[in-house]
Amino acid sequence: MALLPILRYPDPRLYKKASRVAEITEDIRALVHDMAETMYAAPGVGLAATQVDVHRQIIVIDTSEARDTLLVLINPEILAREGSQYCEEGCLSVPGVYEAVERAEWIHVRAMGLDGKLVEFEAETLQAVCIQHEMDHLQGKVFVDLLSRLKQNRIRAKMQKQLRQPA
Ligand code: K1U
Ligand code: ZN
Repeated sequence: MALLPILRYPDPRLYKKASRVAEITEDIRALVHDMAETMYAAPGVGLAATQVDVHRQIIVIDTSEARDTLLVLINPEILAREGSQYCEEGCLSVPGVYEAVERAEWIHVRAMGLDGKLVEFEAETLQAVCIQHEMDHLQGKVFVDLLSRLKQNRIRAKMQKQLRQPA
């Protein structure tokens, strides 16, 4: 098991589109375990493979209070969406920035699990927000891109200042 380095906005690698996973191999299983470890350690409620510079359609999510319900979604698809909600979002690739973003309130999701089987389920509230946020990462989109140009410029300046400061 290993903690993986997380790309920081505005790294251009965050803008790459992820490709589908054809089969669950030992490498994919090891990557998922490392992604889960990295998400829990951060701490975060989700992580997309894009954020650890692996451009495959894989996300891990745990929005449970006890932090004991890991959801692994491979090649996720949203089959239906309804309603809208505004939720303060954060992102491990944009540390220290929280902004409200509009998302669907309810989604019907299909994805492959780590056992290679397809699952379909409905999600709402934080879980729905988190799935939409992570699926955007797989498309090469960061939540900052959904904000006004003014906010994007401010966040970019803040991130560049953080990068200049010694760790
Ligand atoms: O994609 C990511 O970088 C993970 C991100 C997911 C997310 C959070 C909130 C709304 C939408 C998507 C995070 O986990 S940011 C950290 C965070 O919100 C959090 C951390 C610990 C406990 C609870 C929340
Ligand atoms: Zn994110």
